[in-house]
Amino acid sequence: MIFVHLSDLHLDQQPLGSVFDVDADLRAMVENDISEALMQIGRADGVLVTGDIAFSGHSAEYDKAQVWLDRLTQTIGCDSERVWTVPGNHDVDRSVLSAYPTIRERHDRVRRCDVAGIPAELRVGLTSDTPTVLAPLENYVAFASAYSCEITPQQPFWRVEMPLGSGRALILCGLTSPLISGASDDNNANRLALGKFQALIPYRPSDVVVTLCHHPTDWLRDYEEVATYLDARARLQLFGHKHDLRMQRVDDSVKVHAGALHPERGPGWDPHYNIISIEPSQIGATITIYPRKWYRETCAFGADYAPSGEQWRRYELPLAPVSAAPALPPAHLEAAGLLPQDVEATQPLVESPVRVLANGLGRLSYLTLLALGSRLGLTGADDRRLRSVELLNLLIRRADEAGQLGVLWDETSCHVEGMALKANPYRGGKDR
Ligand SMILES: [Mn+2]
Repeated sequence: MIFVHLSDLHLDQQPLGSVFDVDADLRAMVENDISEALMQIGRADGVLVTGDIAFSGHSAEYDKAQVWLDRLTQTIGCDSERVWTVPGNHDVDRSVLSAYPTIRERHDRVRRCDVAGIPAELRVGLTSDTPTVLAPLENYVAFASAYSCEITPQQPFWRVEMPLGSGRALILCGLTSPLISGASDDNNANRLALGKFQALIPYRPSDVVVTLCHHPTDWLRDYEEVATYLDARARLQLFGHKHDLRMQRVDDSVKVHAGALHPERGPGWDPHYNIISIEPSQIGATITIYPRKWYRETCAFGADYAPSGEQWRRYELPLAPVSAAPALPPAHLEAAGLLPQDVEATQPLVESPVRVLANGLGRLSYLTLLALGSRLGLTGADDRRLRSVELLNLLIRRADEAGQLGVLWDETSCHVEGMALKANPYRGGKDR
């Protein structure tokens, strides 16, 4: 499978097409470069975004992101919902933090407590506090829901599984690192916290587990527990935030610290993105990273060459053989005390047509969603209090229960151009 990996987009509120949008040319050149590079590499299956989509977490910035990502997915020839995203510190709306001192107090508690107490403090901040620590990320959450990357107080991370070939699966795990992000973040006295519960990624020794996390682990107070799990379980770890491209193999895990697509302008302004190929191999999987960088002389993107002259960095990673019986854990996991029975974390969702439906519904206005719900008899007057993300999920759940996913698909596709071209997967049979 092939993915375009973008990080740190920092989209501002200048509408697309504005003459004052100084990054418009850069984005156009990304589209141009991707088309050329993919002609050699192959057809892309989707886009991975490691955070900082917006600049200040405002909804206008996400509207712009959605329009541009639509254009990008069209350029690479994949469906518009095939985008997987995690939030960064720029996806935090700091005006919400200013308005609610209780959220800032929770941040302080998570920053000061014993490292062992972090999961419990975060749990209270997610499930007991009102508003929760996710409130400053609300605009991001609405954006991410259209790509089935919704995070909730009950599960502030996401996982999805897709077939990779040769009996192996690819498991994408999206981690939320800016749960306590605010004005004073740094990688010293004011580090962030992930919460060990997010790092308990499934033990799947014959599959390729890939994590997406905006902040590198040295920005986390609980980095020791988190990094141990990521190194043991993930074959590929994608990070953003530092704007400085680095790739490194640690045991059987490859860490990519992405360059930024739109870094802040200043000395060392150095836009980057990657194309990543993940393929099954004789011994396990081959991960090939094609870093692409902006050349100031030519005002265009091109390959960021390795010292040895290649346009790529290639890693051959061993995986356990595919078999019906669960494999024994490798010795280094046992030594680290990471046995599979320790993990009762949520299993990844397998990709389904609901993703496409959610992506279509995510493009409708709140009033259109309400009208649709009431016309299909799926919502009542009480549901008018829901946020749009909740309304969207309620529509899908109730349509599923009522065997009306096919009708909901048809109604949604009347409003969404890209969906109208697709066959209704729920038509002519029982709803899946
Ligand atoms: Mn950042």
